[in-house]
Amino acid sequence: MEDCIFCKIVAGEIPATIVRETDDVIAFEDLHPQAPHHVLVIPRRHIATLNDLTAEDAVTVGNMARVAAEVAAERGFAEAGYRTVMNCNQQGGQTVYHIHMHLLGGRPLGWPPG
Ligand code: DGP
Repeated sequence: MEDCIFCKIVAGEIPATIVRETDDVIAFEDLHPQAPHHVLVIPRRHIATLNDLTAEDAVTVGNMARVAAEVAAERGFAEAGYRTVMNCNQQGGQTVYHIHMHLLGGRPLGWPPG
């Protein structure tokens, strides 16, 4: 999608520190990390919000979770624990309208979120 910053990262049109790539998913460092490890996992295909998912996206969303877990394992914080978050729309705190899974780890994470 033309004006989507994450589509531009997928296309290589704006820089990002990519940490993992698969056929349908990429993972890169968050620009404003909220934890010692803060990686975003996104589908290559533009999907604006969780509300826009269809049955066709089920495998890709599963792959997003798998990639997040693999990055956590690679970085050595899988056993200590981590959080994945997908914000949806305004009250959910979504600011970029291309779905993304936040992977946060490397410190104790409070609950409930704000
Ligand atoms: P959310 O608020 O859930 O929509 O999270 C959007 C995240 O995207 C936020 O943590 C900051 C990150 N972000 C925004 N723009 C960029 C960018 O251009 N590059 C990278 N790497 N991250 C970005």
